[in-house]
Amino acid sequence: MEAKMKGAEAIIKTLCKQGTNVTFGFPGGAVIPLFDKYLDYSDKINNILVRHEQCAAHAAEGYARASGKVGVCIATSGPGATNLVTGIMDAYMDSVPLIAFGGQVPTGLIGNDAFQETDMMGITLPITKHNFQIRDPNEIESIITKAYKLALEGRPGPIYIDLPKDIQVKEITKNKNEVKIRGFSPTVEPNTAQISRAADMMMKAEMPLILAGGGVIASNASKELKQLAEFTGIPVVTTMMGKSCFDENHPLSLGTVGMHGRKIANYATLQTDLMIAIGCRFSDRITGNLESYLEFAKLIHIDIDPAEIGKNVKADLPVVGDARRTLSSLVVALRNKKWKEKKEWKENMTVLGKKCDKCIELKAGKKIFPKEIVTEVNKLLKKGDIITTGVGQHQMFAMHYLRMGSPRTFISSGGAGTMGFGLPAAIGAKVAKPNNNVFCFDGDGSFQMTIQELETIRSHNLKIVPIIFNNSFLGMVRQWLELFHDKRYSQVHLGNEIDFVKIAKAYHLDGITVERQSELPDAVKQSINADKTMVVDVKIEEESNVLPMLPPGGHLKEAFGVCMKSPGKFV
Ligand SMILES: Cc1ncc(C[n+]2csc(CCOP(=O)(O)OP(=O)(O)O)c2C)c(N)n1
Repeated sequence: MEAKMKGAEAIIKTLCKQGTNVTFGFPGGAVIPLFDKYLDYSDKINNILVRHEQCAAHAAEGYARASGKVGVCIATSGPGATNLVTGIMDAYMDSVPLIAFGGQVPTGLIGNDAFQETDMMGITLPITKHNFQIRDPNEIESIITKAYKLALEGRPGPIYIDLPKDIQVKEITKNKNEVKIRGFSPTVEPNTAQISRAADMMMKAEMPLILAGGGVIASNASKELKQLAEFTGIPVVTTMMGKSCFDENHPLSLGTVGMHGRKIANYATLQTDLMIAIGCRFSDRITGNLESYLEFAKLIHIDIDPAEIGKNVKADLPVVGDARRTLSSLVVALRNKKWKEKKEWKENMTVLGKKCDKCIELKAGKKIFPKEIVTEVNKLLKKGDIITTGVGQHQMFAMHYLRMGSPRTFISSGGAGTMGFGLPAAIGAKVAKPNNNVFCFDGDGSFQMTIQELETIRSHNLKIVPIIFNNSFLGMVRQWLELFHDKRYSQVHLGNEIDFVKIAKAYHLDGITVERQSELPDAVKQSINADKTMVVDVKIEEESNVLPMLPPGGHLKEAFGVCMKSPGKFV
């Protein structure tokens, strides 16, 4: 950075140098100098002014997950910065590359409990990959450059940068552009001996199964995963974070596993004698009871983060490395060892997979069931179209029934399960992919948590297709109360007095209410084809449950509900 330039300008210039041309933020006293510079650099960088800082973080997540680039969000000190916290935590749980800037009181006042001072370094320590406080304007370029490297390389994750106000207005005197990060060199290249062992284990197995997680998407390894699956004929299941990394219309795709996963995916997990897990962390929502998970199967666990291997499920073979490189090395090793397809297993699984699809067949009726919305949208999806979701039953219906064809198209809050994620994440995804349709599947509860972002959508002319699964309940909690708490409904009824169409119109957007199944396809099409965002408020069957469901902590074979009558039967 040139001498005499002030800190705020150095920040903007560094962001631009790193390829960022859009940020998501909300101003306040401690970041006035920074936002001031946007006026001078408007041809290079633009800020999307959100209506709540939490949404700046979720929008940056949506942007990062749709584009593969780092998402950047900005808030002022104190409450502005603490409002970012949920989003930072969400990004941490889902390994999303994010840089969050929070304003801070001037360096001379730190520790004085000055107006809007808060210890964001302490607060963000356990929910970031790393955090920095810039105390010298000369370090701006080097710290921000490091932040990009840290956010993206190895296992991605969020970085928090504390920006005292005086740093933004002080002049740069000498540029320290040191970007080496001591002790940070993730292992990307897998060990060849481990790859050879993995290939041997796969050759010996009779019923191998690939479990692909979010790491496959993060490392852009979809092509390599497809190569491995097609070369070996091994069926693929995914976690929710891995959804879309493998074309779900491919005959080898068995869909998502876990608590609300497809029966065939969980069944394959029970049957397999060798699981090859790539870029997943075996959350409890995937495994159920850890004691009985993969009881009789061996596990090859591939991950770039060695801390994940053996954390929840013991691995028989750990492989540390980037998913993309590891998968392509595996294909080479198996080819050299003269791989032979496990025909019977493959055929068995693909046939059962097709049978499992029968669950989707819909019965005509007046009341609208959530899976009907999902299947309707599924029919209308074009390549590259993106779905974001809130959290709850609608999210699980989407995960279960959607068939996503290409990576980075299913964006949902996995590890944190943050209600309110859907709408701001859709904003970020639309900014990243302006030419693709972006649908936001939301519950009436989740939608109300970040509803003010309709104004962000309007003011930036973003065209999104929000579809509210309106059941007048906090549905997922209601389902748990029904199934596990003797139907003692406490604090879950939302009522149906809200007119979401009027709310949309108050934001100068459009809206449409759907009460009958027959109206659904047209309403969704209208919203897709509308010039501006049209909220589709679908009144659904109030007390429908998302099934199958594995009771929390249960054995995979205990999953009950639709299609789960007996373990070997699929219709
Ligand atoms: C911020 C936040 N608060 C509370 C919860 C707990 N929770 C999980 S699902 C859910 C209900 C969601 O209701 P809604 O958005 O209407 O979706 P539905 O389940 O009805 O599809 C609640 C309260 C959460 N995940 N996130």
